[in-house]
Formats: sequence, structure tokens, C-alpha cells
Amino acid sequence: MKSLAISGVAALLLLVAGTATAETSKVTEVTIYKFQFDPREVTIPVGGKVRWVNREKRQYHSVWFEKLGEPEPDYLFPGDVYERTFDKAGDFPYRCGPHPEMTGIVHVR
Ligand SMILES: [Cu+2]
Repeated sequence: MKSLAISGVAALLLLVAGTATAETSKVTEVTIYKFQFDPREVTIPVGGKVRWVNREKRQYHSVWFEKLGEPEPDYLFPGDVYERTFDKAGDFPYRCGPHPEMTGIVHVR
């Protein structure tokens, strides 16, 4: 009886670990640091999510999909995070609002 209970707990832990891994793998992280998007180019599956994290010490930036005709978004200050899910295949270039030379692209396949 005791061993049965232990294996039940082990199965539950495996289940939780499996779920956590699946969640993590669906998000692609882009670091914003030293006036660059890193990696500058990412490829994700349809329905995938990208998370941008500003890791500068004191510089703000933005993630602006200007070519989609969207208004310039709010700035991301150090430590801020922006997430976006891509539901359609395509190539989605973006730039930083205050720094036009800072560019990146999301390929959705
Ligand atoms: Cu910037």
C-alpha cells in the first residue's frame, strides 16, 4: 500500500514536470540588451509566442511592428517584458520606436 502511494506521487511529479516543459518550449525569448535584439531573428511555429525582455541597466526601448500599421507601443523599461502570440504564418519585421536602427524579425512557419 505504501509503495503504491509513493508511485502515485512520482507519477504526479512527472506529469507536472512534463507540463512545465511543454509550456516553456512554446515561448521564444528575445533579450534586449546593448541596443540590440538578441537573437535578432527568430523562427517559431504558428500559434507560438515570443517574449521580449529588456535587460538593459537603464535604457528603455520598444517592440514596434510598424509595418503592420500599428501605433507605436509603450516603452519597455529595464526589467519589463512584452509577449506576443503569432497566429498566422509569415515574416514579421519589427523595430524599436526610439532607435530605428534596432531591428528584428519573427518568422512564423
Ligand atoms: Cu531601442
